[in-house]
Amino acid sequence: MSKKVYLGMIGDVIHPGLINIINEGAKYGDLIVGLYTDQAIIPYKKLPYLSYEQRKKIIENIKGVSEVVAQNEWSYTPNLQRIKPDFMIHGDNWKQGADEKFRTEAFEIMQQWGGKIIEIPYTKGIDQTSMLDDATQCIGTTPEIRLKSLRRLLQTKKLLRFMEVHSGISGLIVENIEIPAENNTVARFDGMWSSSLTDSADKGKPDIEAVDLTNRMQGLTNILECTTKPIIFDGDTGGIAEHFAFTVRTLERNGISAVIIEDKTGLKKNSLFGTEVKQELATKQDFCNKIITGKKAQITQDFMIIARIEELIAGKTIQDALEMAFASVEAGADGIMIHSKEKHGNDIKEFCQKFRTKYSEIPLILVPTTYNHIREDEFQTWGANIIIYANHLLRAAYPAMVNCAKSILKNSRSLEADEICMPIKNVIELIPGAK
Ligand code: SPV
Ligand code: MG
Repeated sequence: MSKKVYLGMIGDVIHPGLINIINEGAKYGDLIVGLYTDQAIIPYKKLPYLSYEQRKKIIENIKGVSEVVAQNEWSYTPNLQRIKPDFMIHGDNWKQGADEKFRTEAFEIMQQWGGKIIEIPYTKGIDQTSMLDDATQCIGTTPEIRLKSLRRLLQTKKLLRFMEVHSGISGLIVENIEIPAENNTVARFDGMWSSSLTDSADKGKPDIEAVDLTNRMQGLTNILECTTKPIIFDGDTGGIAEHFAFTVRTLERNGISAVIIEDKTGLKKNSLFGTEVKQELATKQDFCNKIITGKKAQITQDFMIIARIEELIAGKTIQDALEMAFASVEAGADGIMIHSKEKHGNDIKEFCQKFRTKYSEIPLILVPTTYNHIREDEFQTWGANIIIYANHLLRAAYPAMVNCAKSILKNSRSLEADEICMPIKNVIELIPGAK
């Protein structure tokens, strides 16, 4: 019987180093590729450019590969224990850094049945991570890939973290910022929220649907051009149903993954005014009709229409909110966003728990602007799927700009403002390709 050889890989960008390791591995026996699923990858790296199925199709057609199996975790242990290969092959780059722990683990496991690990010198200049990132940056993305990525992420991760964007530069921050997190994982934002509040404020307008779709799309185009992550569009009330159908098509055509429309009517005012202003709720019938019209208008299977329930904002009960949410789901809504301006978050918790007794799978979206003492892992226990930080980048930028402007007025020069400004050298080099 021929020997079994195990090789784990992401297989998103195929490069000579990968072919080299496949060729080497195949010399020892039947090469089984453990292909990382999206779920295995996402705690450590960005979602691959290609889906698991697409990557599988490519890898199983490479000469020397006998079989492709799913590797559902970053650790090799479950697959090694199941397959008990005679050999495992890996580039020697795992001797340092975050992967070192997985290397030690693999050596211990393979020893249990006398399996051997072959480490081959990693092909210089071809580091999978940087290759992948560079390639994604220069390929960018396509509207189709970006649109689908929200559903892919929802299937992959228990809780997604979205951040507000209002310009190309804020988009770049959400696209690229990441920090080391526990267990060698990486914390990053999963996608972007195109907020009506910050989009309007950025244009010097109130958040009353005065900035029309054409104008908002112009801003979004700048963001689409320099990012790849999924975008959820704040569609306000969605306007009248007949117009909403066109909005859906425009967003879909541009690769936006989802639109959220709220169950309000008349002159829309920002929800965080609560009952200080008139918050007129739509009837169930009108709101559901808008959802149905939107769902009929969309071309792809993947675009999502999410119903935003404003009953708590308008001073109604949790029961009222639940009834509207249930009706929206029955009308075809792909998700529910529940909003509140209470600081304690108890109303949201109760809503989520009650909603989950009826619908266990429909994505639940929260916007914890006021109940911001609660952490993401607690929201997850309530059954939430997406957390939106709805306005924070603009709110962070505004006081910084005001302080700078005041400092220049006070000192009749800009020397003192330098302290709170990014060095000029950094700003001219901030955007790749500036030189
Ligand atoms: C927005 O960001 O525009 C929102 C969320 O709709 S909120 O401002 O809380 O209403
Ligand atoms: Mg809004």
